[in-house]
Amino acid sequence: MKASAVADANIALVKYWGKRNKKLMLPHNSSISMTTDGLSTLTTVEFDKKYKEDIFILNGNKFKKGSEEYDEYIGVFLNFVREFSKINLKVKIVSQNNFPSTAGLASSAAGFAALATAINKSLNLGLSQTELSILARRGSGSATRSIFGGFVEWKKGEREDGSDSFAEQIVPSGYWPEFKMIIGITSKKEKKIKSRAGMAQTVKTSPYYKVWLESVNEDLKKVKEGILERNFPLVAKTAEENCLKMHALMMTARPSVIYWNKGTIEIIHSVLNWKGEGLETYFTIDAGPQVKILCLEKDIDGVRKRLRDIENLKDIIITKPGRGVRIAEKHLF
Ligand code: 2P0
Repeated sequence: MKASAVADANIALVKYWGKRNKKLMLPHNSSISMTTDGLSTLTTVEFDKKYKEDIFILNGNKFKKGSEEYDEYIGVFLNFVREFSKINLKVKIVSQNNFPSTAGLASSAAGFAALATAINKSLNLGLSQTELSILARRGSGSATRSIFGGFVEWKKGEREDGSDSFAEQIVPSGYWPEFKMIIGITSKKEKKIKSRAGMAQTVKTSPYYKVWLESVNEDLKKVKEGILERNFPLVAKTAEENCLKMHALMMTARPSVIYWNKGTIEIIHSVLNWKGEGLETYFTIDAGPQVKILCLEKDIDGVRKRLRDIENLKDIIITKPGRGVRIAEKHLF
């Protein structure tokens, strides 16, 4: 049966950066994110004997077996799906993002959450939300969190088989709608170092990785508590500090992993200056050059006004806590 699903990207407030098991996609530490509202991927899948080979089309581009993008991402995932579902049919997958792919905007998170959900419907697997979160994780770690809306925690789990490594909702999207994220796009180019390679290099070579793991539990505790209490400075300040720690790890990897460009640095300095001008603003940055400015509804206009003075800014996207993955009636083919 043909089935479609929509998922939204999520942005981590406490970051996932490193795997303890690459095959099962198990992280070294737990993480917390906000699922965005409107940074969406729509994916349609159809398993059918009429397909002689798997077809994967993302944003109008066909990816072929043998390419790195196909083999290491979709190919591995589909192998797992066939092994797990015992269904040996070939599949056609068409996926469309409404935001720039692979530039640090978590496109793989939305992509694999939507794909896992569409596959579940298409093959009638009957998976629960938790099982979907585990399945999405096998495609991309951060996808485990996009199954749920609002604020979400991915529990790293302890078991070797990964059966306890999945996401749980902390609070739904309606709990804190005043929490805003203004994404400052500083480049629309594809990044040179994929997250997967960057994190493996970091775990292997950064002298500070152990220190990161020792300090991350405290960040998780503060951010979770802050979300439950709607304590904006506690959540946003901890998120900013956590992001800078993660980038310090990347920068001290060998060779170093640096995702920032001049626009990234310009926005960081601006956000830090705005705090002195009475705006309650913080930032977080992922595996790319975009800066996500965190603020409350009350400061949105002030931030927008000041962003006009940023020289190296290409575009902005304003988002807030959004919904979890859902089945779509519209098919892409
Ligand atoms: C996060 N990022 O927690 C962190 C922060 C980027 C920086 O998860 O190898 O695409 O597919 O599991 O999930 C990006 O890494 O990597 C990521 P894989 P993923 O959002």
